[in-house]
Amino acid sequence: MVNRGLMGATGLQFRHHMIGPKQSNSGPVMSDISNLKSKILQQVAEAADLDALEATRVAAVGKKGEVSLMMRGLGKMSPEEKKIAGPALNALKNEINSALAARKAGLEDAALNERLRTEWQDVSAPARPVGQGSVHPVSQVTEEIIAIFADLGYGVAEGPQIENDYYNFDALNIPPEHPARQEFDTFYMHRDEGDNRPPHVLRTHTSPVQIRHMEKHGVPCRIIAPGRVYRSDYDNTHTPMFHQVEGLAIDKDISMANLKWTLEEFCRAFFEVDNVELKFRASHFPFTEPSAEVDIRCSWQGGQLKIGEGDDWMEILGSGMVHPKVLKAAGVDPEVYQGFAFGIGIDRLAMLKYGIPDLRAFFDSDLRWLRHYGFSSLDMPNMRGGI
Ligand code: 2NL
Repeated sequence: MVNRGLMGATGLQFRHHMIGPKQSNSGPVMSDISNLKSKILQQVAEAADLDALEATRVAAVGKKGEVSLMMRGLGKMSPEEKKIAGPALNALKNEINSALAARKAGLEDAALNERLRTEWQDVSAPARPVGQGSVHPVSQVTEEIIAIFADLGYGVAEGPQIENDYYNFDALNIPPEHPARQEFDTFYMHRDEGDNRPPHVLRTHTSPVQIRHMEKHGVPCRIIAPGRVYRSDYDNTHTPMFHQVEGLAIDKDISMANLKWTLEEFCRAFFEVDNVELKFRASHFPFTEPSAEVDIRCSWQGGQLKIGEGDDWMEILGSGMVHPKVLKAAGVDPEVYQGFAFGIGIDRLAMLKYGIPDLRAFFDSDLRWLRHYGFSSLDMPNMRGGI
């Protein structure tokens, strides 16, 4: 029986296609095929996406799909039935495959169109702004100073910002009871109760860096030591952290004359003027003997500072010949070696060179200030006043 064969092969789900068992010849088979065709073609047409279409394909023409199972039923048919049902099933399979292919192409087109609609890029849109930093005037001036002294044969030395009192004071001929210790407004680090060792300090100058350098590398030497220093002082012209560069030149035949020439060359290069005039004024520091504060000739016209001309003098640094006790503390024989040292405030140099009026704004981290007074990172330290 034709329908038994189909029933056996397709199972209960096919009952609704089955025509009564009394009917004979190919009529029922053809109507089953036709029903199946319209059902599957409708499923193909309604498949919402490629996954649904694939499920429809498997259920229809997959190995165990409805059409395949019907084809398997051919074996149980009479030759006459087979003659009609065989080509009809082949035609059905082909029709379904074409419908699947067409629907697949349609769905893929639709998917691509949807991507093109949602994933477009406006290549003419302006680029998003990239945050651009700037070089702080203190960093810029520090680099300028380093470059100028590099040309004079000086290396750069660095050291700790937290020092012990030996390197910050004793080695610099400032013994414990020396009044200068008070003058430095030192920040002392905390010690535990009962720990009576002298406290560490935030370095009040970069001199300890130079002591450490002489101890470690010996002499002769020519170095500068730029960096942060700390003093407990805060007003219009003082911040508790500021920047200093110290310089040190030690050899067997160094004199005040070398100091004077070196500082003049530095000022010429730094302020970019051909004529600088310095005045050495006798002074006193515990770590130098003799000591001199250095003033530079300048003029103030309409709030505009000009270096190298005019009738005013402005103090810019302190200096002197390194005290023999300081050399001795650093392991250097003062009978053989001598040299000069100087100390300059970097922040004030930056204010003078770049016309920045307020010292305290330097460390406010105000972006508007930083953008206004900052330098491009591509700017080389200015060497136009070259030596
Ligand atoms: C200033 C200017 C100065 C020094 C710093 C120094 C360093 C060593 C030895 C001797 Cl290792 N001196 N530095 C010298 C003179 C002046 O700073 O106005 N200081 C209070």
